[in-house]
Amino acid sequence: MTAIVKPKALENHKVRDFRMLIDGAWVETDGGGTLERVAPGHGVTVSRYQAGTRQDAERAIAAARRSFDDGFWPRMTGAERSNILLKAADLIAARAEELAFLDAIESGKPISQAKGELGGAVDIWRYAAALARDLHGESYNTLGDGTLGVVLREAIGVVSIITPWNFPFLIVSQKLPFALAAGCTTVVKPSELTSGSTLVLGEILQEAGVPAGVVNIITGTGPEVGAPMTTHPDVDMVSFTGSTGVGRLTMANAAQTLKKVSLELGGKNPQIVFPDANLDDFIDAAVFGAYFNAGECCNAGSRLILHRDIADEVTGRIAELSGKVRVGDPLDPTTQVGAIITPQHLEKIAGYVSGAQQAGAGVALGGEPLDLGLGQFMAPTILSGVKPDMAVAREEVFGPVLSVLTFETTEEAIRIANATDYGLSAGVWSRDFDSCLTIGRRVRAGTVWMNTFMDGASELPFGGYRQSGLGRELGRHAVEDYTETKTLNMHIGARTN
Ligand code: TXE
Repeated sequence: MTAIVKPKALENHKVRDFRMLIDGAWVETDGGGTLERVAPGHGVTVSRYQAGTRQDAERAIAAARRSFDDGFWPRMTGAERSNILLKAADLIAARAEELAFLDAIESGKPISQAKGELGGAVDIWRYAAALARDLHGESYNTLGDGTLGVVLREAIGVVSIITPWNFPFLIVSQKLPFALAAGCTTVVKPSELTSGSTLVLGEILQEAGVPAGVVNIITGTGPEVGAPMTTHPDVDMVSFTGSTGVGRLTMANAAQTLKKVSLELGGKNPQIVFPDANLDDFIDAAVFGAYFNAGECCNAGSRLILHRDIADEVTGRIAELSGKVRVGDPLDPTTQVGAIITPQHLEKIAGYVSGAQQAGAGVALGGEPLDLGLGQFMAPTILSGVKPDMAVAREEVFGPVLSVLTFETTEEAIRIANATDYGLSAGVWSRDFDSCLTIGRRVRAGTVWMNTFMDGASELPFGGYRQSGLGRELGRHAVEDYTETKTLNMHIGARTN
């Protein structure tokens, strides 16, 4: 093994050795292996997780199945489950520094941003707690004198939750509290690159009073432990966030036993800008939208579609502001853009940039990896003269790379905006009500921001059209996603037919 010289920011950090949570016990894998996580922003090992196996996944699924079938958790009152979720929210808030630190070192995101995500996650846990008391169906007394119809919402059963590396704590928080609020039991698999904060969440949920077997957390690679979570007949639903390719595979796997799936996948999100927009506001939002989380964000505003009359001026101003963005050590509180998740991913991002140049795009800023003497980093990059058919305009780069396209008519802007396989989110900037609403209605995306970008709230549904996914997270219907509908058709008095 190579000798490890710790950067100053990590001097007091001891490599954390994590176990897995199965049926209320912290266990090692029965396969015996471990996975080392090298911090992308520091180049040293910071965490060690169990390299789980298919057998571990089966043990975890069996525990979730037993704890669902014994009925204790699904039959608790909504108020009881709500109180446990509220306690969990308080404990997450109390350990927010530790959780944010883990997310920052394991994913390379800036610490200030990681802390912000923890604040958002606490709010989501509280929101889900409120919904746990408000899960209800319908009743019909209009079916004739002898009939009463009652429609119930019942927990769907065992849910597999599979999450990616870009927002480790936030994404598990968009799924798990809603599944628990509905009365489901779960097997959770965080990304093998960023499992730490999800495992700490397991400790928190135990302390909050979640019974053994209701939340099981296993670690390991997708093909080894993730795949059985999508095929096993004892699993009733799979909730997945990650790449569109693995999303497709998950749906095909789940189809073998007709499990319900919820998929949050990629995005190639356009921002359409009209000449009458408040350009100062837009330029700030464009820079934030492109480089937030180093562009490793399904919601990244990676395509600007600028009206031809303002394209040169706006591109110049965005390049100027982008040049001032502070890229560096994720643990420095002033850092705005952190590290890239792995060296392989950095290569992929750089490949998109050189491919775009070969296809005729210009580089208005950046374009190269940055050598900061730490881990792996990419310079904020702006590509001009991008055409709608170039790979960089259609595919998810998942890095700090902004593509600039232009339009003349509103119809053309809409056509370009819809010219990808994705449909997660979009933005429109104009002071004209008609322009905003026309774009808002005609762009095929799950969220359309008007004169803002990337704002979110626990109350607002989030998810994509087309190959950006299936189903919606957050919002008041999020709990219902984890339920089945049951009809009770009741007869009153003597049957006449
Ligand atoms: O995603 P994967 P990766 C996109 C983004 C990125 C690309 C690859 O473009 O560059 O995906 O990222 C688990 N059965 N997004 O490789 O592989 C895996 O272990 C079951 C968009 O990290 O999809 C992890 O827990 N599970 C996205 C999770 O799936 C499997 C966020 C996601 O990993 C599996 C992340 C299998 N066969 C990446 N293979 C977004 N929407 O924000 C892997 N996994």
